[in-house]
Amino acid sequence: MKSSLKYFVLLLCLKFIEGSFRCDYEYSSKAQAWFKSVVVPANWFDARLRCSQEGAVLASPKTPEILAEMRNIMNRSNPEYEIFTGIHATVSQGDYYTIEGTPLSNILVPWSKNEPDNKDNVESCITLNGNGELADRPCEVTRPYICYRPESSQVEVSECGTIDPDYHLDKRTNKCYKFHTEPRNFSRAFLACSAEGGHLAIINSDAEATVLKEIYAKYPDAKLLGNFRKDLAFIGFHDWGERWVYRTIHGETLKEAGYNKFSPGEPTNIPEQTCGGIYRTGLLLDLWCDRPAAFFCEKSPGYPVVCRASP
Ligand SMILES: [Ca+2]
Ligand SMILES: [Ca+2]
Repeated sequence: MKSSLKYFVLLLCLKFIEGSFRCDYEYSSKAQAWFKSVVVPANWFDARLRCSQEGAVLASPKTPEILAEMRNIMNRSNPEYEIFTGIHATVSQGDYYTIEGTPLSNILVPWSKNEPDNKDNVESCITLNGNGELADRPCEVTRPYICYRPESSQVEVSECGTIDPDYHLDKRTNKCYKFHTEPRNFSRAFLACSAEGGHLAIINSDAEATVLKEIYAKYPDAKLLGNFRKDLAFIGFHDWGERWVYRTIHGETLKEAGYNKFSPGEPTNIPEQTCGGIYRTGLLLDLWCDRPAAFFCEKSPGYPVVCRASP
């Protein structure tokens, strides 16, 4: 009995030590979770989305330990701040839940003075202030926020330096790629790649164009669900607001970047088509920034750096 208990404890420790996540998050052993403070204020919807794209959720003070860590972080950056929590009623007004589904009634955090008041009947998102008090606020205002990820030793960091299993390393370019089958507009696609630690793919050689073409071929039209063009996808170039001149999202001309092979008839330079894409053929086109399309992300295997949970 004793030895099996020892074994169990050892196993627990091993599992505990094994946990890892990106180093822009900090591990709290008390809360058994990873936290990241985002100081640039965002509206609630963008805050939720960014945390989600990073593999985390918008933090809510679900437990005293999580609340303590959130207050720690706030007091370190600026105690005057009020931050968005993940507690919201954006689906059905007045029905408040955390992102993970914990009802507000289970959250034992006091309200700030005169709150909640649902002022003008437009307040459906909950903030936390430096004193550890809640308030309801319009979701459209902007606040800093904290992303949260509970510790889990189930996930493994891949050779791409991420817990995201959809990134695959290609030896020809020594870069990792992910094809997003859920369509987004150019701006949201940019955000998704960025939050994953990468960027919209930039083609630097004929070989890299071939790599993307081959990945694309693994996703026939039938695998791309929804009503959108299946024969083209966003990659990382656009006109930066200057007509006829296309540059990568890292500021180079396509020629400087190493690949500028447009499909015959492209770019069409239709006024609204100012964002860059790739056809299944591997050739380039210009397309509508605001119309959702599938897209390619690219990331370096070593970024962002992955850290282990330290007890
Ligand atoms: Ca209020
Ligand atoms: Ca590249």
